[in-house]
Amino acid sequence: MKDLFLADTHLVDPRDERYSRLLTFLDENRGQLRSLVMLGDIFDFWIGYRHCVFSAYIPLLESLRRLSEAGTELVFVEGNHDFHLGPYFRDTLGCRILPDGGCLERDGRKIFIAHGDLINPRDQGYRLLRRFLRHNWTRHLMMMIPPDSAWRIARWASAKSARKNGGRDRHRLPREDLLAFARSRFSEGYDTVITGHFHVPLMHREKRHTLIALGDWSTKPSYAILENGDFTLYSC
Ligand SMILES: [Mn+2]
Repeated sequence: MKDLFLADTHLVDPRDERYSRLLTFLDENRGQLRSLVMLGDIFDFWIGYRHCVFSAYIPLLESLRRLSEAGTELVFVEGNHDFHLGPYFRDTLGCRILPDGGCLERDGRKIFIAHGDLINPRDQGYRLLRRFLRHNWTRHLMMMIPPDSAWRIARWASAKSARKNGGRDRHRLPREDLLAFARSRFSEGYDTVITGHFHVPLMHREKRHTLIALGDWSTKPSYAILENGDFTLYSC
């Protein structure tokens, strides 16, 4: 049995090739996964209403339900695009939700999983915004926005940010910050650290410790597998 680690698929539209590629990949692995660990930004936009989900995500949610029925444990670390995962993930899918990341124990390994948006301790502005967006009061306010309007606002914001970047590849791996973050977890007794968020795959081993940054799911789908006590990072 394997554990599969995925991040930053940024799904929006089931007609996109990367969306259908992910569904095919998950279906091919059904019955072989001990757990599926989603490390955030799986959805380009998600907020968890109590009684409805965005229709664009139904194909993935159904795929997750089939995995869960086949015995796969679902784990979700919230990203900066998908948080307040809500009742659907918790109750319907039986998913273990780690809003800020945390500990996963597998095959005698102590693994720290995180989305990766909190690795820079100097980024106080982002931390403040993050705390505000995740506050319970903010969640209650968000739930008052009709889902169709929330979806339209999110699509508008996403298009605006894509225009601002002018189609340039803005993904960069802050290697030193990431290493410092990982070493600090290693000193707490973790032997592996896995993050997403940077869209650039990296595997770094030092002594008996392993750091993995997952890539994304755009041109080269990236994921990590833990099997027989060892990690492999794929980017193909
Ligand atoms: Mn992110």
